[in-house]
Amino acid sequence: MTDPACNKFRLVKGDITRMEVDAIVNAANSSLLGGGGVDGAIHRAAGPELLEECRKLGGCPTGKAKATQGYRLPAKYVFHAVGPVWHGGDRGEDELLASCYRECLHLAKQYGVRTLPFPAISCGAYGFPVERAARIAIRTLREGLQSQPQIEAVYLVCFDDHTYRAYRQALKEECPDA
Ligand code: AR6
Repeated sequence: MTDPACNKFRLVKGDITRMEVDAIVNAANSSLLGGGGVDGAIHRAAGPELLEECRKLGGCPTGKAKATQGYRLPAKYVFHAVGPVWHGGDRGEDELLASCYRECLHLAKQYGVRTLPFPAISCGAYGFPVERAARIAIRTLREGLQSQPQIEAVYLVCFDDHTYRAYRQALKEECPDA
């Protein structure tokens, strides 16, 4: 039988900053003061007020997440998650990555978020192998969604074809009947 959580996944290709949803997830660094990749794109699209609010948060440890407003983004909130830097896999990277996804689900509950897109956290500048990260993301979200009936859709936002193919394969493995 299909796990109802599996029916909430939406695999999409595109730019997370354009999404009209309750909250988007950022792949931030522990300073929370912006950077390149999706973080840079989110700060550019949200405007300088986002950085102002981020300055007040005092950073964020790896594996955790903090929420801000979305300002000029179509999304109401941004959940800034700090993924691990890939060091080969034996420094707790898997667990730290899973923790990012769990933290964002907790924030979703707290903020009454029903639609939540994630980028491929840690899979760019931080070098996490995308096939492995995709399986961790889907497994962790699938588990966490069991206790989150208010979430209607979780978007897995892939910026390029390689990421898209990796997520499509991981979805097939983790949610074979969906
Ligand atoms: N929409 C969706 N996904 C995107 C977008 C976008 N607009 N832009 C890039 N991606 P990365 P990390 C994808 O490097 O590996 C920053 O400097 C990208 O193709 O953004 O967690 C932070 O400040 C990749 O698949 O994040 C940190 O210092 C994924 O998003 C550091 O990079 C994540 O790539 C974090 O590194």
